[in-house]
Amino acid sequence: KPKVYLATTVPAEVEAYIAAHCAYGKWDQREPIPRERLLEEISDAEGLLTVGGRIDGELLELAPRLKVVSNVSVGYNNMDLAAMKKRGVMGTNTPHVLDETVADLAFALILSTARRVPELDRHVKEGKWERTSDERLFGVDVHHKTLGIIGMGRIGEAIARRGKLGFGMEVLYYNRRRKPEAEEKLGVAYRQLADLLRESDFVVLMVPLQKETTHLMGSEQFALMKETAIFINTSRGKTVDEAALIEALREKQIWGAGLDVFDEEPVSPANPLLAMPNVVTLPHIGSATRQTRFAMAMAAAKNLVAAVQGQVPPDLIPELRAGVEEPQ
Ligand code: 8YV
Repeated sequence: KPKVYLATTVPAEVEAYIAAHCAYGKWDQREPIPRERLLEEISDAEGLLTVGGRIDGELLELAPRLKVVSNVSVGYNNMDLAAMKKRGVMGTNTPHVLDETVADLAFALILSTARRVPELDRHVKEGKWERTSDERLFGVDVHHKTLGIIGMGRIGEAIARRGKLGFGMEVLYYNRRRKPEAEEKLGVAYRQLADLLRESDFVVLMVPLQKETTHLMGSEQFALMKETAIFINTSRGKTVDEAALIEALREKQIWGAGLDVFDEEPVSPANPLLAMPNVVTLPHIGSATRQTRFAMAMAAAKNLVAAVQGQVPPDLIPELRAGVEEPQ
């Protein structure tokens, strides 16, 4: 059996699936595996299953037999794809299985930021609730407002459906490539980024982290937003210039923010965002439901097994398929 290494814990049924096809080593602690330990453990592995571990030239040099790195995530910014391609190492991710769960979380952030749910929950629990008709408890409406989605991928489309069908919102989108099929199917309208930022009441950032999207939202972009607008980030922290976001909130250039991701994770308790009542913060839980994480782990396991057996996983996305040798 081909030897693989599991750098994260997986459900028992997923481990059993892997065991049926591969010999394997595993890191079975809850905290992430220390890098030096990983570099030792993977020296003879043909496959590596990971949740966002950094895959670079150093690691690849120390794993000469590696054929595949299988992410338990849809994001693959942890992978140096050029270095992997040079060594014939395939990268795989887990698209589709988490789209609806992450879109649900994006709306959890939209609603909880707009109606101040965490802040007012604390207000009640701290015994500060005096009367109901108190404008100090007011939030902002979500229904029938304008939702601007930056990144109209699979998750962006799921968010658009929720806005259109669930809340009667006008939905705008910006995407590197215009998507007439999404406009036709979902009734969303394309805008250049600056226009989307000017027109939207809610701006949701849902792009993959790449060179072109690093700090996609910065001072210039936040300054274009309405002062009554809310910014939501369910992508990666580094798609935002976090200092610019803090400044925009301090200067009241925007009304609030809902964040599931941060420049550094776990986020530092000293981060000024955590002290702002109009900022809702979550610990990168976009896909964090038992059902979805099981589906992700099983999808990653199937990708791992297929690749070490010399096959290309059927749902490998185009961005990761580029340059992958199809079996003869
Ligand atoms: C993480 C995610 O994988 O799928 C992604 O790209 O960001 C999440 O599902 C998960 O939160 C572990 O970090």
